[in-house]
Amino acid sequence: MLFWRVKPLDKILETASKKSLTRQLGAFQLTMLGIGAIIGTGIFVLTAEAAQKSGPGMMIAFVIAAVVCALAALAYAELASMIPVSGSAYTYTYGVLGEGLAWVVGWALVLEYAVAAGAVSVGWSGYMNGLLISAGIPLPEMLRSGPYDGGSFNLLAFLIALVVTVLLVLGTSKSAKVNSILVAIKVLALVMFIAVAMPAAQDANFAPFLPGGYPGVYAAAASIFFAYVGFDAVSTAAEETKNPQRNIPIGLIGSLGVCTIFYLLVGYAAAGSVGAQPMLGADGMPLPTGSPELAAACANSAALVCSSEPLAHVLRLLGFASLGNLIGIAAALALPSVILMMLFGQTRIFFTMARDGLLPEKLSGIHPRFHTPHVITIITGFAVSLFAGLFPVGILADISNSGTLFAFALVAVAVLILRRTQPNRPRPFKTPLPWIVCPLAIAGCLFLFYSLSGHVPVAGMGPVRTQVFFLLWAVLGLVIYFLYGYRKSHMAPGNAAKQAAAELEPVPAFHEGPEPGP
Ligand code: ALA
Repeated sequence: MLFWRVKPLDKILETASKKSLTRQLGAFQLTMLGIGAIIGTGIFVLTAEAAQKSGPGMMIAFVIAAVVCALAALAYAELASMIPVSGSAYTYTYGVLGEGLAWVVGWALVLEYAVAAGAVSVGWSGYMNGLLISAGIPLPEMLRSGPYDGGSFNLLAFLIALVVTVLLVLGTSKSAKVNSILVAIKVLALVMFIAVAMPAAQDANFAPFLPGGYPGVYAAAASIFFAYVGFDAVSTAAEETKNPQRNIPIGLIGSLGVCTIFYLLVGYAAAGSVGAQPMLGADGMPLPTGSPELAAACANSAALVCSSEPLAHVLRLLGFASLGNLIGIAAALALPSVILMMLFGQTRIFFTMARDGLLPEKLSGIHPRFHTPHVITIITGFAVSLFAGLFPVGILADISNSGTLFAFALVAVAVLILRRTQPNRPRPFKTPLPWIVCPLAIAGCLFLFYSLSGHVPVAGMGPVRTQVFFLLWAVLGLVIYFLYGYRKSHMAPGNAAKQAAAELEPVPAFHEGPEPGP
């Protein structure tokens, strides 16, 4: 019953902004674009989370997550090159599977983008607090983390999300120049970390290698998946790519490959130099991340798994305090651009949904002076700030992953359906071996979704598994859809005039350029 109101792809392409971008990006630029979008809170912060789940065996988790991402990326790139319009996975689903599922995907993308922005804000706060402590001007302990992490309110996470929101309302967007500087900062910080920590690695620190067994590795892979999200920036640049059939796969696989190698080296150096053993409970198994038990066990512990700034922490433990601070400065400078990218993506998805009539039109209001969708940006930004102030990074990353994995799986389904239903539509990039790659991508996403091991506190229900939270979120979304979007949709009978009017509206300036995410 969800397959109703399929929006014809030709209609989607027709109503998309009629921009014609110069094909100028080559394989190298695409790879850099991908690396810039990928490296963030995942490697800088969630390394501790992955170690708590799997111990030194987290390197296996890095590889599993990378393989699933590579498969999903190949599927994603086909649709991105066929339908290079805003709204990404939401729009593709609208054109292939119909409005009901498109709404669910758009609703899931809120988890991906908005919640990821919150996760990266918490990650940033971990490094910033570390720097303030080193500088001798620490915040009161209660304001350094949220209530599930041993504090009361994560003030800096709250503030950075607000600052980024203001920048977005003022019209700050990605600039290629700033992006390349930030890529250089992030890469140099990781190179320095590896160069300093790797020589201190000792075999003894790798035993036991898998204290949480393989289930721990799978749970770590499901969490560290977050560290690879962002590679899709490459596929969304398909329209601007020279020879996309060749360069898109090089950019995608290249950036994922480079990041995987970096992540493996960082994981090896961190675990080998100071150890990455998890905090164990009375049953001898790793304590769940984000739990009060772990927060209690970590009080006054110098273990890697307890740190909210693990890479800086490792260097400080090794006796290189000023290099640790340098890593902190690099993270503090570079992570806000990842928050900006995620919030920007969220406003774009909401904007597209409002233009389709599925959200109130008022939300797509454009500021007269700054030409930005200020209403939706302010509402989203404030919500993100609040949950960044309250929730631990691991919980937020797991929630974000649940939405992303769902959207990626549906994109792979859409690729297969379109291959059957519209085999002759031009495809600037074709997924290689689609009947093997797409089913594997779907299976990989489902497997990681199943392996998400976090618990989310829900009012009136206590902590629920991330998967249950995702289902609750989807049901809430469907209720809202049937109460509002189903009737108001521009595809609903009698609303054709509104659709025609929306199509005549000019596409605002913030629609320019490649999309930041799926
Ligand atoms: N991959 C991005 C990060 O790790 C989302 O911050």
